[in-house]
Amino acid sequence: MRILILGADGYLGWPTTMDLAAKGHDVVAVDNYLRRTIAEDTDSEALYKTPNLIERGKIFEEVSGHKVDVEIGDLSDADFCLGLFEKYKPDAVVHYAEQPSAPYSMRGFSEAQMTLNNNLNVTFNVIWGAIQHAPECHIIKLGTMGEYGTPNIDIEEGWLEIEHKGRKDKFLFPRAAGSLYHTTKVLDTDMMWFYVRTYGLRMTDLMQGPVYGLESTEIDMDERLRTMFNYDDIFGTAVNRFLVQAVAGIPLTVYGKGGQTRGYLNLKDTLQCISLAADSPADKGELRIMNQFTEQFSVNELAERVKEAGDSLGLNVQVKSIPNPRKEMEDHYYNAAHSGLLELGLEPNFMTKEVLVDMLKLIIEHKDDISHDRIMPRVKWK
Ligand code: USQ
Repeated sequence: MRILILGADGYLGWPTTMDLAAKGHDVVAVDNYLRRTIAEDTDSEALYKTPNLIERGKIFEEVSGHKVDVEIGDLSDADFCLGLFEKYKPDAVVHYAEQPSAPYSMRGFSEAQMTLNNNLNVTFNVIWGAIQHAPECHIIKLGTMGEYGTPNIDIEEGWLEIEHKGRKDKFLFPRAAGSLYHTTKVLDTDMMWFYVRTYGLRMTDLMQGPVYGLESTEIDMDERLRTMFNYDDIFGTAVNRFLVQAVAGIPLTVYGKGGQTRGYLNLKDTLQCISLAADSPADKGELRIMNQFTEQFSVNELAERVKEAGDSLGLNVQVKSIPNPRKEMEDHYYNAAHSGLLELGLEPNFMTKEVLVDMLKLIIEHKDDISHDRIMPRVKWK
């Protein structure tokens, strides 16, 4: 297939680009370095430097023999985005091209406005690119488990059948996001559903939980192919942050009571999920929604697991609750369905002690590069 990867320079975008190219797809990698720019502006740079997308493409070709076309540009610019669809007429699109940080979206007016404009405009342009130039194209969009929030009922995969006053119908599962970033994904889903049912497009919306990990088959081929790894309060996700804190000798920053429960997955499983979704496209006129995670943990459970792995390496890991900078439930019911991707063939890589120990060993190599100023939360939900 010819596949456009939008947001190909990011934590997930770059490993996905390599994975799909290695599987023999004709891959076009697109990015405007938004994440690198924000990271620089907010002193939230990754643990180690990574080459830019053009350089990465060349290194990957040299190492693996697989060619990746690279396009640098802003997908929220309609001319650029629609032009790509016209030029490449893709069979599939993987859409990661959004401002992905919840804390950044809550930092102030301009950050919120940029997140809203960027995320919705990119999704809108991608939809119109498909309508105008590639109507059969399968759009695979990264949503988030955070769209659902933490309801006091089981979370289904995207849809809910409701019986009301003796009649039944199926609706998008109720959503109640906890940040403006997560809310843009709710709005994306609504917009996608409108265009799917009106224009007969084919789309998959993947509700992904927080991802952890540093490794994939292609990353492991050459140090220069590593993906960017953030541990700061803006871009770092919980597990990656805790592992870096364990190495730096900083008590793990559990926000509030630590009962916040989410569905987590290994970076390797993100790659499997995208590839499985691409191999079995949604039908025309179908918005297929799948919950993309493999295991549920509370923040306290995560901290315990990281402590156990760290202590086995002699790190003497401490855990300390700090005031929660976010507005979220800290003690709640959480039970989310996630069978769709397993049925497509996902074979989970679970968060074993060995997995965490391997990550810690890689992080220890960069211990001296850890900036302690980036650990404590600098953004509060007001
Ligand atoms: N948390 C802590 N301590 C920390 C960092 C986080 O207790 O030092 C807690 C948070 O309060 C939250 C949970 O851990 O309850 C997860 O936080 P996170 O920062 O790992 O994840 P989040 O901000 O929700 O966002 C991340 C990605 C986002 C993706 C989302 C999936 O940045 O792009 O959409 O995970 S989900 O969380 O399921 O919505």
